[in-house]
Amino acid sequence: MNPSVAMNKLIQFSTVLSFTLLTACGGGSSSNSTPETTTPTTTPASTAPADTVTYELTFTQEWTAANFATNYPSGTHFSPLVGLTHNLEGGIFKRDEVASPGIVLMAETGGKSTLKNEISDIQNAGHSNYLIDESGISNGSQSVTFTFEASQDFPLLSVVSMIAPSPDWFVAINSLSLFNDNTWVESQTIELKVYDAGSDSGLRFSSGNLATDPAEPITLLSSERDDTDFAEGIHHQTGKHIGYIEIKLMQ
Ligand SMILES: [Ca+2]
Repeated sequence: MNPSVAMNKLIQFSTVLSFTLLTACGGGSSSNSTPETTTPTTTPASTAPADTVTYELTFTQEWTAANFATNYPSGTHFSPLVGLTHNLEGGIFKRDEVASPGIVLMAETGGKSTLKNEISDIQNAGHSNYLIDESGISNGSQSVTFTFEASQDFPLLSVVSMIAPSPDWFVAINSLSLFNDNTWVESQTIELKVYDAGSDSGLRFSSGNLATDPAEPITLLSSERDDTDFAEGIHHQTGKHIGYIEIKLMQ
């Protein structure tokens, strides 16, 4: 008997043996088995999802003249990231709805005081217990890294950052679920799209202030081809994104 045939025989035998043992122990799926109703007194830590976890987040920008040539402005930067982990009731903005004063201030100036007050209200209402309030990408750097916490009660991630210069444009992760099928997401990369907050009618990155009155709903940024390269928040032709966020579950 050659080695591979011998191995196949061994596997077949092992499979039969495993099934026999399972059935003998009542672990099979036959209709005669009694459902297990007792709660295990000990659960291996490796199989129970933690209630609270820590993630490392890295925000990397790819807003370059090479990637987005049309009207690429000088002095491009992103404002410090603000956000939270929250439940279904705790989001900070919705597409196709008018932006809150906190989102407007962030999108137009990078100021985070009003948005932080709104997040505080969300937390007081019981919809979040973790505020993300971090520094931005520093001059000469392409990325910034920090950690945040999520819990099974507040498993959704939202973060925003103004892109500058711009009238009222920002990037965001909006209510990303980190806990699915009773399991924490191990790692994920999220390409960022550019949103228009609907509060300023400027058409180009360096347009002067021009308040939109009444305010319009939040949309993904689309523009005339002479104004920017964006359609639905990404490069209209190449599909390139202005940046991305990587999250990684810490052990
Ligand atoms: Ca606008």
